Amino acid sequence: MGKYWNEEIECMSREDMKKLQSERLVAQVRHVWDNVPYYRRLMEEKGVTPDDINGIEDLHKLPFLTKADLRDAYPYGLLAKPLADCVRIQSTSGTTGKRVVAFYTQHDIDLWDDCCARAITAAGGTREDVCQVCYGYGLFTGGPGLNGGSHKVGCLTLPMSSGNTERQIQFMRDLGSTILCCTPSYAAYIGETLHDMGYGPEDIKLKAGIFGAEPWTEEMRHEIERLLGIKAYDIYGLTEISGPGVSFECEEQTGMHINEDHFIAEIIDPNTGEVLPEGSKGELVFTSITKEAFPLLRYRTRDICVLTRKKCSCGRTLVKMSKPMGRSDDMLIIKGVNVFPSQIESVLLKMSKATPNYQIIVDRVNNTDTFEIRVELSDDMLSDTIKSIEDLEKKIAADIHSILGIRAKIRLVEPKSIPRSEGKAVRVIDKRKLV
Ligand code: DLL
Repeated sequence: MGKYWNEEIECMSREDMKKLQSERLVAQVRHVWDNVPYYRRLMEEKGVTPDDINGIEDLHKLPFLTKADLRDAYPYGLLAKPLADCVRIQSTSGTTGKRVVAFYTQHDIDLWDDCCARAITAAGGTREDVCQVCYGYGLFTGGPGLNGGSHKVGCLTLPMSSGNTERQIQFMRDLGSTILCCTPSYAAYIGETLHDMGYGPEDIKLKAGIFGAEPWTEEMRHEIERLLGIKAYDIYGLTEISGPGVSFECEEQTGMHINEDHFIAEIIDPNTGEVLPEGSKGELVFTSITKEAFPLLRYRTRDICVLTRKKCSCGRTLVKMSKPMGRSDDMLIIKGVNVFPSQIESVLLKMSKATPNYQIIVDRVNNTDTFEIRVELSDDMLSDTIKSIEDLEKKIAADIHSILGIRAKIRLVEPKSIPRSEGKAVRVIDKRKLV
């Protein structure tokens, strides 16, 4: 196998790609119109019908979809195929109440696996490799996505999931893993543990890592590369659009190639919705043109980035996106889990003795996220015993854990000690320097 998983697509001329995207877009709009009343209504409200969409130049006429639409339409409202044709669901991490649920037919799983196979091949993977997948398995797309890609490439796949780091290292050594797939923070942790166990890069066979699902810096890349003696590749994706493999990095390591035969990317101004020219920084919007069960048109990712078509030395012509530089909403990614401050607020509002005055403090210590929530006590709580204050702390911690699936350190603080703001409350202090 060569350097590409699918050379014809990955190195296709601009003109041919536009043609392919246009054909697929026209068919996809018709499929959605015919099968998804929710989106049809959005189109009607905008005065657009499938007859108005004759190619990618007409994409801007279509309405946007947002996470709020997905929650409104939960669970089946955006499904475009009979449930009997679906074989899988996946879901986003850490959202409360109505989670975002994405559906897949077997065809959708195949194309997703294919995208991940392209990423693994771009990182130098072949059927000779041993690929250790330590993304979480389950509703999260990380494990299943890279697992599928690894199978497709023909690597010997180790479906480890995350956790039990010493055992990860033992398997890595015993089975000679050559490719590691996990979040960048877990990769750094594995690297540190390797050293703590008295080993170094010379004691393992790893050559490459495929890391994503959360923001990470160039400094962190160098640190992971040093600790594990590998080349570290970025990978991007989101549950709504399929999962990991929407875009992937090549050996040039200057951005991620978007799998444009499946996903059309646009950059918009997050405030006005206006489409911005190439090279502008703005919100990334995706239209999935090949998915059957859950085909989202003009889905606003809230990720801020830049697209470029500058020639890439790897030979791929697929457009490249920069690392996400932030979000146009207030979502945080802590320990790989998507966290909205409103989820924390809703926990606090349920407790009579805590006030909804809080601050979230996130930092990164030894490459691991720390997550602290400071909550103001109500005045009448001040006269309570230490024991009842501790009980409240525990109750908040347990509720946060049950909603988000990760633990936060809760610190109850005196009334009025969290600074008030005259404008928007400063709810989040993110000390991690991720961009
Ligand atoms: O994180 C899918 C994934 C799994 C990607 C494994 C890569 C590897 P969600 O849980 O739905 O899906 O979260 C999607 O995570 O909108 C970005 O804000 C962020 N994100 C994903 N990849 C990257 C990355 C998976 N490489 C949200 N760099 C997205 C920065 C990333 N942020």
